[in-house]
Parts: sequence; C-alpha cells; structure tokens
Amino acid sequence: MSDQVSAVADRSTIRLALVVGGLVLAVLLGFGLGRLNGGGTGGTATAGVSSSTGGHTHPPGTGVHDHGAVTGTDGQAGAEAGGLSVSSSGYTFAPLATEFPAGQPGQLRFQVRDAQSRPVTRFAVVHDKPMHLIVVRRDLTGYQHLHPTMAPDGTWSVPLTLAQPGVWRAYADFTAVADDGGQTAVTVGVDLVAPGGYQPRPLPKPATSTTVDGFTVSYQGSPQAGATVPLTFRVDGAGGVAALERYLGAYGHLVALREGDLGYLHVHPELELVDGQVKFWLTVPDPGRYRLYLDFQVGANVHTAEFTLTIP
Ligand SMILES: [Cu+2]
Repeated sequence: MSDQVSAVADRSTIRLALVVGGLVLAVLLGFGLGRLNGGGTGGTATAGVSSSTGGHTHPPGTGVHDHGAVTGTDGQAGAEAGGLSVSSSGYTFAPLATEFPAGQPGQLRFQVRDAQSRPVTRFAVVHDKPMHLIVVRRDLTGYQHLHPTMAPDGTWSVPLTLAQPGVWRAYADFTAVADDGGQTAVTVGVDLVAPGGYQPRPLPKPATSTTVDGFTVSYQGSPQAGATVPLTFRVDGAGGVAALERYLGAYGHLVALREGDLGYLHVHPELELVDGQVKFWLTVPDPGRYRLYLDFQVGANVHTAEFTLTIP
C-alpha cells in the first residue's frame, strides 16, 4: 500500500519536474529566438533564416554570417575547414567544364546535384545572394568573389577569367533547400585548370596592414588555433577613415583560406559597423599559414585587401 502511494507521489513529482523543466526550456528557447531576431535587426528576412538554421550559437551581437564548414549543423564542424571536398552533406559541385585557356575570358557553368544526382534548383538567399563563388589559384593568388546566376534547370553560370596558368580552386558556398524545406549550408570545392607554365608566387610575409587601390587597410585581433576570435578592420583613404558602404548585407565580406590544402574557414561578420570598423569572428582550426581576403565597398566600388596570417 505504501509502495503504491510512494509510486503515485513519484509520478506526480516526475510530472511536476517535467512541467517545470518544460517551462524553463520554453523560456530559454524564447530568449534564444529573441536573441537571434535581435541579431538580425536591420538585416533582411533571409539573415534571420541563415541565423536560425545554423543550429549553433554565436557571441552576442553576431548577425548574418557565413557557413564555411561542412554543414549548417556545425556545432563541432565550425572548427573544421570547409571546401576541401567536391561533395558534402549529399550535395555535389558539378562543373560542366574545368579547363580554361589562361588569360582568356570564359564562362564557368556548373550544377549543384543532390544525392540522387538531380540538379538542385532551390537555394536560400544568404548575404544577399543564393550562390557565392570564390576562385583562387593554388598559390592563393588571383582571388575572385563572384555571384553566378541560375537557369531554371539549375545550371549556374558566371563569366570567369583565369588570368595565369596553374591549378585553381573554385568554392561554391550556398544553402540548399530540400524538398521538405530543410536547409543545409554547404561549401564544396573543385579544381579548375589553366594549362601552361605555372610559376607559383611565394606567400607574402605576414602583416596586419596593407594597401589596395589607394586605401590602407589594417586589422586588430589575435587569432589563435582552436578559438573563435574577433578581428576588426579599418579602412583609411586619402582623407582619413573611409566611408564604408554595405556590401552583401554587411560592411565587408571576409574569406580565409589555409595554405597547403586551401581549406575554407568560418567567418561570421557583424551586421553593423563597430566604431567605424568592420568586425568579424574568425575560427581558426589549426596552426599554419592563412590568407585573408577582405572585400569592402567605397564609392560603389568593391576592393579586396589581402593579408597573410601565421598561427603559431
Ligand atoms: Cu558572395
């Protein structure tokens, strides 16, 4: 008899615990969603999509961001470099041709195919675009950040010139939308080739300041292996601090590539300027040398500043 009573008491205790636990969970979820929405304030609806589908957390104030690693559910994968594989999360980067005569204007055409080899035609808009294509030669020179357009059959195309002979890496950075509406952020990479005599350039020395198109660009921050750290960039023109303009939904777009395998790192931009500077959160998985490419816009023109970074 007393056993039954205590069993009943246990059940009601458990039920109470479940109710309280559920309330706590609901409050936490509400807080988390509020944060996500707050982070997207001033951005587009799609910024909210990219934030809420990532399945990972960010430092407070982090807005729209890139998914450089393997999938959108990258709680752990965030520490890994992406773009090392032609297929990831069931999506395959399928160029229609990979050879380009060096220095001649051409056209890159490709599809993203799903696990059934069907061309994917539904993509989420992230950073103002449904597809971001990065092209760089294997010695990390010749960086290009392009935005292909898609035909209704899922074939993407973009004008492309591989300026110098060599093997080049192309990264497709996108968020695919499955039949059930599920979204997967993917970065896949493929090699392109410009036949001819390849004369690789050594990686420039590490520096935190550089000049491009009359601007001096410098950054502050202390990237470390295995950590996500802030980097803030300032851009100075002839008359002092340059008036940065929004480009791709933020005040700058940063790509970081690893020397040796051209691994593509995670970078999360802040949506708004911080003290007139562009701030990013960079995750560096391992020691090594990296090349940073910062795209920024001034006077309706986009410029790219490059830096070599050594992680001891
Ligand atoms: Cu882009």
